[in-house]
Amino acid sequence: MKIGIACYPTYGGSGVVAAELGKALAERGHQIHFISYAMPIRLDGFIGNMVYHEVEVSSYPLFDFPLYTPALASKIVEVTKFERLDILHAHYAIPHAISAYLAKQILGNNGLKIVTTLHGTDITLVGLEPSYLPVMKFSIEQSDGVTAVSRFLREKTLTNYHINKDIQVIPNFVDTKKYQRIDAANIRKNLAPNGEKVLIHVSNFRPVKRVPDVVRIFQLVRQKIPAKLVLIGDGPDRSYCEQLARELDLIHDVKFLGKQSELVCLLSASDLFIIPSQSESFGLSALEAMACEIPVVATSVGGLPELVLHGETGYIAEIGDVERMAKYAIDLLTSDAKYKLFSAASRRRAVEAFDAEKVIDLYEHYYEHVLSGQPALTE
Ligand code: GMT
Repeated sequence: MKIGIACYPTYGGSGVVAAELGKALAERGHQIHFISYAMPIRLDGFIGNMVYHEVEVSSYPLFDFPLYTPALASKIVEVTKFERLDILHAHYAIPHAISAYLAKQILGNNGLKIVTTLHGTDITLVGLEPSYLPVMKFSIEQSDGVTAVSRFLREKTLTNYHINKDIQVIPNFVDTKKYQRIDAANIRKNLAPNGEKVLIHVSNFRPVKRVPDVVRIFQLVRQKIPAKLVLIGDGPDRSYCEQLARELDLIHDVKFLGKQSELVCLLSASDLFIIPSQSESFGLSALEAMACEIPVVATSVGGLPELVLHGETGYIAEIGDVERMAKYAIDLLTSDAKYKLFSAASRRRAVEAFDAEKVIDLYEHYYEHVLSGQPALTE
């Protein structure tokens, strides 16, 4: 198949999923064309049948705001014409799905099918704003196929937008051959020189991630056991978190590493992943940690309970219940036997339910269904 992928290139789950999906599809022999305003992260390495097309957004004194939506539509038109795309896969609905719809209208009846994957705040937050809602609803309804990364997100879409449409749940995935625990003794020695336990969190530090809760959880954990905290990523709340770590006199035990491209070695040097989000449609970073044998302490929101099995691969608590999450963390980190069971179960769940090979199969089958005009697959 010839597949165009429109996505955000930035540090965030939807761009990661789009890039990993495109690479895997290219390795299976499909022609893949990424379309974005910058090179998507994780699009490393050369694969012959995978190319990247950059969207140029020109400025003009009249344009107070960059006009990305029409520029993206024009690039989709160009790539579809020259490369004869079968499918345009829009990752994160705003604005990719409406740009794809516009391109399809411009192209006329050339057979291009649009598949839109809903990722999270496109549905739960941004898309609900009055300035976007009608366009969101329309672009989802007009897509030839729609997938959501969790059952939670599918239900939210159907109820929030009053949409009567088949939405296929295709969960996020992890390459469990690449994401597996490796010997990271040197990194561990650097992070925790005196054998401390290592807690880790990876995110884009947006308020919805509640990263200050990670720092507060760590404060309670460190009162009971020797521990270090590693924070990976960057975003609006990072400065506040650094300030909080100083105020709580934790700064010597908390490492802010910023954005990192090599996560496996850092995850392999850690013991527990904390994800105390206010809203999380899936939680890809938690899945990557689980593949590296790390249990997860999470909140009971969105798709997280579909990923983290309470009492088996980690624990789940209410949003903001820092004390309970700290209690769970201490419980796991102080019981070797229980920790080993949770750690093995985390890896097993990642391999059995979310391995890339299986989920890429689901996408391939879904594309075939959309191209054949058949109704959606069922779960
Ligand atoms: O929706 C967002 O906040 C952005 C998006 C992203 O690009 O990081 O994250 C969402 O998509 C990820 C990949 O499918 C999911 O793993 C995240 O749970 C989801 N984020 C939220 O729902 C907050």
